[in-house]
Amino acid sequence: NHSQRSLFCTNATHDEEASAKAAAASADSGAPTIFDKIINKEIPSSIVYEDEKVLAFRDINPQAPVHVLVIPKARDGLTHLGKAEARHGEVLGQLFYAAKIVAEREGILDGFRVVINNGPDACQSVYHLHLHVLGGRQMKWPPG
Ligand code: TR5
Repeated sequence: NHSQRSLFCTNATHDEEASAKAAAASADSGAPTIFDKIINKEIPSSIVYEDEKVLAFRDINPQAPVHVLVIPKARDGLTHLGKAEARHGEVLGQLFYAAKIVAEREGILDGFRVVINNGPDACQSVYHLHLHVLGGRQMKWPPG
């Protein structure tokens, strides 16, 4: 399954693939991710939107003219959507509303896509829940 995945999750560099595999192996370990450093501003990022609960910043490896990640500042067990519980309802709503604000600020309200990759079979590489907001070009369907 791992070798198949490295064929399918293609837009990753070798380094990213290696770290994705390591991340997948410890997906639910609760280990900190690179996003903690972005939240704490230990690593610079291009912030598009921020409030008390949510941070939105540009993806370092954009797959569209607009590619922004929307994350909860407190992961609170949400390594991926598959870990969601009823108590996460409020922050999940805040993430989706922030995605709309991002789309508005980026001028892509006429057509944008929100993607959540969940788990190894969906090519998730960072185990801190994040919404991808993609737009600025004609999107295709199915996404693959
Ligand atoms: O593959 P999934 O769905 O888990 O998405 C993770 C996303 O995080 C990918 O689209 C990466 O390009 C993105 N990413 C990874 C890093 C990073 C980032 N976006 C902004 N800044 C980043 N830094 C500083 N470091 C990363 N490793």
